[in-house]
Amino acid sequence: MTHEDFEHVYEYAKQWVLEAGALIRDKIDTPMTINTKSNPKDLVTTMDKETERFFVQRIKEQFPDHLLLTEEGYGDDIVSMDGTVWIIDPIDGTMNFVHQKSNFAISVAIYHNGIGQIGLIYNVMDDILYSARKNSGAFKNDTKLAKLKNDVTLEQSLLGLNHYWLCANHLVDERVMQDLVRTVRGVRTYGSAALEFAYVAEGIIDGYLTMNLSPWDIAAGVVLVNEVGGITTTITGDSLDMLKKNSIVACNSCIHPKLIDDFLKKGQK
Ligand code: 2AM
Ligand code: CA
Repeated sequence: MTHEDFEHVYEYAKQWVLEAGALIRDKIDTPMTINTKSNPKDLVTTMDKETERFFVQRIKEQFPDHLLLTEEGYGDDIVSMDGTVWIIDPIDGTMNFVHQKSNFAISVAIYHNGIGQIGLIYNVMDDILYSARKNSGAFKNDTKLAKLKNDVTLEQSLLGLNHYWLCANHLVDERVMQDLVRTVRGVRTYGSAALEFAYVAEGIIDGYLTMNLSPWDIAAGVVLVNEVGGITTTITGDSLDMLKKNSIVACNSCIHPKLIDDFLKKGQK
């Protein structure tokens, strides 16, 4: 695909994300069915499914040779990242969607032969679109985001973090996580991985750390964070694999080495 091809795809993707968001806003107060998936805390609503179908129908019609890797199962059975693959979470932060009717996002990424080309994260209720195209920078609505800081210490950092370190088979020793929380300036939990990536890209948190995320939670965020000079790896500093679940560290380049070497690697079980 050429640069022009990606621009063409980007325009459609952006338009569909904004349209899907408007539909969600229109229906936010209508009663909807809430079901659970893998466990009682893993929620899915009719709106998650409807929104995913909205994208699948349009993409299949407009770009029949593109593939889809999606959360709610209306996409393709993806076993390789060859070709053009859309990675979509129709609602990231479903628990926020259900409980708060805010603080959730539509996350859409487009990868070509395994390389992230386009990332869109739409904070639906606040009508804020984070977008990035490879080598063209990242934006918050129409404002270009600055490159991330490279002079901040871990002690001066605000980290996006959640309690999933307790759930994910104790990947990291709890005492090491407690030590990390004491070391940094502060921690925040927003409840939408996509938005937390966007906040890292915006520079309003210095890093985001979580244990067990699916490709659709992170794919668009990775494109955004890369475009502002940030780093995205697993908690052992390895590359992310869009075909499986990953632990995640997304942060500016200055705190990455210490975060990985002095804390997360030391805490490996
Ligand atoms: P979802 O809303 O699309 O399910 C919440 O901290 C973030 O983690 C959300 O992006 C959420 O995605 C994702 N998430 C949901 N359940 C999770 C779990 N059991 N472990 C790790 N992350 C989870
Ligand atoms: Ca979701």
